[in-house]
Amino acid sequence: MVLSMENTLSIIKPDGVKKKLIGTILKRFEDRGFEIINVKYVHLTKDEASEFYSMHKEQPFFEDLIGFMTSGPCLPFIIRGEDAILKVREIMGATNPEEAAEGTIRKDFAESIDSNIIHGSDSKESAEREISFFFE
Ligand code: 3AN
Repeated sequence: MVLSMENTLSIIKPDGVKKKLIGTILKRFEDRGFEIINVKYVHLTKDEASEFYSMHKEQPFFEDLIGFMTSGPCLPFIIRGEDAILKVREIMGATNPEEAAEGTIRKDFAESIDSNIIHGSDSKESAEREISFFFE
């Protein structure tokens, strides 16, 4: 298989910032050989969070998700490396921490599916859209 160099967007969510996990989480990616090539510290407004998660606006959890993502500052960052989109999601672990594999960020730190510490783009298209959303 040919691996390609990719950029992907991750966010340390407000629960991760509150728990002082910024350093720990960035180090996990750096230790796996990935580069952190841009970082921001932002407190999203409701409009911004709603736009970012617009694909979920019909979901029953949408209002809670927006409330959570605007509950405090978060840390969007761009990760660069081989096969970064898929690899970052493997390092994060499953959306529901109860289903996340041992050694993943969500298994180690997330409390529940709606308070799950970290976001990662799920496709090339999402990565491009989400990087532009925060950094261009
Ligand atoms: P992921 O972040 O793993 O890509 P998505 O994109 O399906 O997951 O969902 C976005 C966010 O919405 C999740 N990180 C989680 O916080 C929340 N979410 C997803 N599914 C549920 C659910 N069934 N109940 C509550 N919150 C959810």
